Amino acid sequence: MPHNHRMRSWGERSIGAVATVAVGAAMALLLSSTNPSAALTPPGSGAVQQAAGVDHADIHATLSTGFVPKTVDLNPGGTLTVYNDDPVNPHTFTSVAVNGQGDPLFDVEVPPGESRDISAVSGLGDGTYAFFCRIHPEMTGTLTVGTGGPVPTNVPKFQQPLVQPPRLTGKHLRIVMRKKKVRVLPHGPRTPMWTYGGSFPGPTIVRRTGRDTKVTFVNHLPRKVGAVTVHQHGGHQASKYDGQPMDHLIRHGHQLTYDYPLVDAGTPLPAALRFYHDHRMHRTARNNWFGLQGMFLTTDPKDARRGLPHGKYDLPLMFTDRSFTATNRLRNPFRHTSMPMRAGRSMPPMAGMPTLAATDPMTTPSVGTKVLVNGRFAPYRYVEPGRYRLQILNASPFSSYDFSLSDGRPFVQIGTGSGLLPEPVTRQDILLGPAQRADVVVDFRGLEDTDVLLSSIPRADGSTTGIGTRDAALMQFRVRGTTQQSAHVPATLTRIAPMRIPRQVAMTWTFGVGHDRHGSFWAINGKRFDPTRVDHRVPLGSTELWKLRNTSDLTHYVHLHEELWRTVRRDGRRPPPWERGYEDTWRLDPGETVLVAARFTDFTGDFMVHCHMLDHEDDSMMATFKVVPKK
Ligand SMILES: [Cu+2]
Repeated sequence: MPHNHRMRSWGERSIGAVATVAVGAAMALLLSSTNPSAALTPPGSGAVQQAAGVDHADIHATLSTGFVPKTVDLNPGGTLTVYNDDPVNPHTFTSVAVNGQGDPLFDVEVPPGESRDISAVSGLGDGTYAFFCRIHPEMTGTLTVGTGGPVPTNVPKFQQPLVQPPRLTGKHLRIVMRKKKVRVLPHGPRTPMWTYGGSFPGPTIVRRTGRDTKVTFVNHLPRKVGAVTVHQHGGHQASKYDGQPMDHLIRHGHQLTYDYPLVDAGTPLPAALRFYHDHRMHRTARNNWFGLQGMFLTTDPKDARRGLPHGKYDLPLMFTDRSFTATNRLRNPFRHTSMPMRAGRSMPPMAGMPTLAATDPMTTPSVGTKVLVNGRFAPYRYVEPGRYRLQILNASPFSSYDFSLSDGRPFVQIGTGSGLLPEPVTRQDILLGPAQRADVVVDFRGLEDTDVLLSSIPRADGSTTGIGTRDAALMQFRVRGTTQQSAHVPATLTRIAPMRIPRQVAMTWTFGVGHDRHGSFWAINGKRFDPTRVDHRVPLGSTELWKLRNTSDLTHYVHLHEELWRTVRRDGRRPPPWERGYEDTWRLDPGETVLVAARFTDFTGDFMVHCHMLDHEDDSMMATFKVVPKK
């Protein structure tokens, strides 16, 4: 247990105290930019730390400066205190290295404006320990204990096989939502979760694309969950079947049948891995965290004829992170959250604050210590030395990952989460934020009797302002035996139909921070989500060009419902090869602008625009566009 005697209570926050800390942070930033050695000096301590360790060190953390200092040398048995100097952002102090259970060697959350002693540090042996913030993984540093030495492993033990959720293939399906204890961790009790159909993830809906599919969802969840709503992410369906956050809800004991035609303007939707999940206003993060997520796989028999790996060589993989108690229950990051309206707790904007971060809204990011694959922690999968199609889904509420294979083996990306790309793209790593998917082929030939890791690596695209990704091994492929397989990746995969794209931007959606008399909040075009307000009207049958831009100091992953969107420009340039297919979710790093276009087909009514970092969405970073009958 961390003792809190050093903790500064901010229970009665005065503007003066906030301003003092903010100025301190700004000075630290200034010092570190003009005098490199100053950055190594913990504020308040006398000397620059060199090879010789100290018995006690302080580390200060803010989003704008990261950890200061970034390197600390501590004597064995020494103590460490982490101060969070941000007024609204929580941070964690977490080791990259994990123990045999896959738990970080230390992992302490430090609320805004508070400090925590990192008691586990005192028990560490000589070594070099990388640390990071789970919520903002771009914040990193290194702790050297004693004489330093070998870096402890970030690889957990792979103790349970990868499983696939049950598959449902009929044209009219019934999924009962209920509480169930499910196996997530390899040992100890099963984990109580809110499930679709008694499994986590829920059953994978597998349908040939173009075939109408009806799914009856029944709400037998505990009464306290309240009314729920189901969104098929990336789907094209009538407004009332789109999982409206405030309407067409499924109350406790009730059911609703959703109709998914899997057709767009008479043509089957491109086959892809999409997913279904809860979309309830202000409760989306909570409801997803506790289990309301499942995969929705549409298939196209042409993929096998193209030569792509299929059947047992096609593996849908859903990644999502959670934290657990000692008895394998899910931790509850929402317990301090008063719902449904909570943005009023945010700090009001303050004049003269040096950074935007100081006015970022206060939310409760749901970020876990453990990344699960198809609902299991650290699974392994035996594979033949052949080619496998991995359809990767990041279903995390908040976290992004930069996927990478051990030994530098590349992915051949063949699709997005909305269909095949025109041509395959060879990539060393693939960055996916919440709700993004990638369809890849991995070639295990020549790797007989070796084990290949699929990991998340620290974000490798050189971004200095975007949200980072953690350094963690996620699953293991054990290449064994021989194969009779003859799959390959053709040089041309599909044709994206040409579209006449309007020159004029019909709508600009700006993702940033809004302010009102209650405080600051995550906003689109400066406004909170309001279910009674329509933000943009589009005539059915028209094609529109939209601009998405991020004016905040955090990355957002922006999701547009309903249509087959294509990326027209990213920051004024042609999008990279992996963004030349259809998309429904885009990364927008601070300052970025993406142009997208779609034709609005088949359905009139209300549809959503929102950030898919669920804590931001719940904080009100959501808006409505309405498709209206053509004149
Ligand atoms: Cu966001």
